Amino acid sequence: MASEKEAALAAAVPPPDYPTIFDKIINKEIPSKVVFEDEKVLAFRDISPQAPTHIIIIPKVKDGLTGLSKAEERHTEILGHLLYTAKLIAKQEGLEDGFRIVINDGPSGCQSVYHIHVHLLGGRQMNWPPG
Ligand code: IU
Repeated sequence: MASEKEAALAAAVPPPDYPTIFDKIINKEIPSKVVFEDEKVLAFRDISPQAPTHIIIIPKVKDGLTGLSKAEERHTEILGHLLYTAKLIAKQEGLEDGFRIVINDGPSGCQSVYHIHVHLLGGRQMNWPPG
């Protein structure tokens, strides 16, 4: 299996409404371990966890938001909702000592799935600088 970096570099940046694997997860066409869901967002355990807790939080409607670099004024509400959801899930997961939020953007940011998503990582000591 290709590394995350190799996958990110190999992935062509798709057009804004191009479906991704996350559409299939939203539509329950492929299974995922859902930890939180409301009318706007879905959160599920990462298939390749990089920490004891590694959760992906996505908007159910992409609305052109393939990545953070494509954000427009109309996206501010969903962006805030994604972050607030991360905080709720961190509490739900018992990450009282802290956690990390990551949003990869574009090939240099190691993004591999072009449907904006927030990584919530926790359950171990994080390092700085990140890789
Ligand atoms: P990235 O920021 O685009 O690199 O993150 C995509 C994440 O989606 C990555 O951590 C993958 O392990 C994760 N993922 C997943 O949880 N389930 C999948 O079916 C696929 C990717 I494809």
